[in-house]
Amino acid sequence: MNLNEEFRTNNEDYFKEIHFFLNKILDYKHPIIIIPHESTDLDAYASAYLTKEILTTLKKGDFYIVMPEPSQELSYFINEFSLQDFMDDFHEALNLTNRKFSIIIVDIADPRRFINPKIIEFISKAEEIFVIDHHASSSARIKNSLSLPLSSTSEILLLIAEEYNILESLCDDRKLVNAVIGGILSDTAFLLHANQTTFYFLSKLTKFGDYKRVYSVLKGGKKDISERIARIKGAQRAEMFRYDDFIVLVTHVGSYEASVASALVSLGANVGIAISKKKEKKQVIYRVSGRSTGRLNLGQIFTDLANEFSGTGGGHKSAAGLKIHGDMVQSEELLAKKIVESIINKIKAIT
Ligand SMILES: [Mn+2]
Repeated sequence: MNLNEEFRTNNEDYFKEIHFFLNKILDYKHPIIIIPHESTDLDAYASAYLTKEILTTLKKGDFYIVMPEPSQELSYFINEFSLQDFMDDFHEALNLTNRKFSIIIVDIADPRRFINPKIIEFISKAEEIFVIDHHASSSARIKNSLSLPLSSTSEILLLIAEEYNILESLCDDRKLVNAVIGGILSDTAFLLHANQTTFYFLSKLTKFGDYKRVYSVLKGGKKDISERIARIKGAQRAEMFRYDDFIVLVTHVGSYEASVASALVSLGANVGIAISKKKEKKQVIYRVSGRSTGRLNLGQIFTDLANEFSGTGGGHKSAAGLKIHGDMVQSEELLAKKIVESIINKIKAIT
């Protein structure tokens, strides 16, 4: 069996579901609005774009993408690759509200999760709502839903294109291909969560798109010069503390604390701490950002420190923030020392 045949056999059940789902859409006679989730990310954008191109290829009709606010990363990506923002689609879709139409939401399982009033209005007026999504959802399944456990929604649409034999022709659109590669890379955390399906499609897509450029734009192109300098200075000034194989790096910077803390972790620290002394309303405050590889709960440590210094703080296991008034500590050095102590004490207690 060659790769293509093997792939078909492995995905036979999915192809059945795809036919069942798509037939309902292909039979539908009125316009269709395609809506990705709010603060739209790359996978959602690429999925909406693919949905529109697939439907345009397979049937006659009007299809419009209505994109809510894009995420920062997506805005940057759209700019870099001169992709469409689908504003024309949005304006044309506004004329539909007095006519019959249906909606496909992509990369989101539940239409009740939208909060944008315009989109809520579209949803309330739609004849049917269809769902294409890859998230495992505990909420009641929508009846018109194509929900497959792939690593990205883009891959579900690529499966559709593959099944209907239109993948090659879709790949003539280089912008679409780049968006899809970007969607896959970001949803798989740069292929960490990739599987056979992911690689099967990437091997086809990379023939038509700019894989390397997409990768590097997503990986770090979006940082401007001042952020890059902050990260480099942060690393130069960092002080190292070590307990066994556990390393804490602490530094101080003028801004970009979060980015600097992440940079310290990517250098090899288990915990990266960046402190920035700032003036807010004529008062000195310390902003602290922490990142960890997850062996201890940084959010909890920062919550405790916030309580101790009457500040505010908290976060997750691997990312946390802290804000403390200048009057509450004698110096930045003492604050740094206090934070490192809390972290080392915690790691001693759990190892
Ligand atoms: Mn997704």
